[in-house]
Amino acid sequence: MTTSPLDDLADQTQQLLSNIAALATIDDLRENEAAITGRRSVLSTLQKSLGVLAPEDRKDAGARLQEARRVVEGALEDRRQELRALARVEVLAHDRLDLGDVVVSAVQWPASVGHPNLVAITQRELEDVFVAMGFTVAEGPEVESDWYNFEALNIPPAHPARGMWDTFYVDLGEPETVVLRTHTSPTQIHLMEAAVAENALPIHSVMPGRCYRRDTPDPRHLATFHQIEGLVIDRGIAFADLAGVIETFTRAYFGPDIESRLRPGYFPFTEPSAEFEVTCTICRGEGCRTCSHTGWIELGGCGVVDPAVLAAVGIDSDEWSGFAFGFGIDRCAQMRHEIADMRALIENDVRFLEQFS
Ligand code: FA5
Repeated sequence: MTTSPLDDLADQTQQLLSNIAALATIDDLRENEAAITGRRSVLSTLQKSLGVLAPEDRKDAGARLQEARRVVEGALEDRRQELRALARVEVLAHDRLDLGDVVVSAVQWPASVGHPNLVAITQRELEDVFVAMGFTVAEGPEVESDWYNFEALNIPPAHPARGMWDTFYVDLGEPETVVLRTHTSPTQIHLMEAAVAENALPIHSVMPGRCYRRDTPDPRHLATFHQIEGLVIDRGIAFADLAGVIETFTRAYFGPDIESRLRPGYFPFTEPSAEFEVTCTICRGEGCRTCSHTGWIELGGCGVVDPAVLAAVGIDSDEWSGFAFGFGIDRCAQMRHEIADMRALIENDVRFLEQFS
């Protein structure tokens, strides 16, 4: 009986399959792969030995060997997938976070819940004070045309008073024609225009909102801050009405212990004009860094509406007159809560902010 190199093929294949099954890790498999199916493997050696067979037997032997290789390579591939999956499971088990504590703390009570910033709280309190005095609340846009922010307020181009407001311009339309509003006073203009259009005078309104100036932040200034504008347009309004409203506001918001005063001031849109100041609550009037050692803090500007402004929106100043004011909301919060440096309001230090929930 003639012998063939493939006489032991079935056993050899079985042995290779056992070897493959015994591979324990993906690294194991990589190390042994060449020995199982590579150029020096049993299967490759058998392939080379087929040359000794008679040509009529070679074809059949070649087919058997190819089938054995297909089975072995298939088993190797299956094992590779199994070992990869095992390796992934191990990595996941290693990296697994034990969320037990986290879940427990998430349901602990009281949960830590955020709250509005002190400035938002102050805005609401100020609105409440004025609503109780009979004012309605209105809002206007933060991006304004030059006309609303300046011209309609009696501040024509190149007027020296423009220097009072260091302005951010928006890159829109003609240069320097669209601005981030520097104060809430342009909302007065919107309100008066609407009242004229709807024949809805008189006006008793406050208008809170965000303002922007190219001011360098310091203990009393931010580049983005908030004002609350007030406007009364009615028949027979005089400066004494303004003084009475400011006095009532000061008592209601700060209480009886705080002193306030009106000092002559200048605004192109009011005549006469005044600055409204309160005793510095940080030093109780002694003088400190916050009040630049004056003992007083300016909260806002105010005055009797200039007839030129009424004319710009088509209100007859023979029949109607009015007063206006604009207070800094951040300044009010600062003085009421005795905050030495306004920048603390925007620094997002939770330990500071948490005090004002
Ligand atoms: C004005 O803005 C006028 N529009 C106020 C006004 C309205 C006058 C109506 C007459 C009639 P002034 O620039 O002084 O005025 O600003 C008013 C208040 O806004 C200041 O007193 C201050 O409380 C606040 N304020 C102004 N600039 C800043 C700033 N950079 N940061 C924080 N608060 C500011």
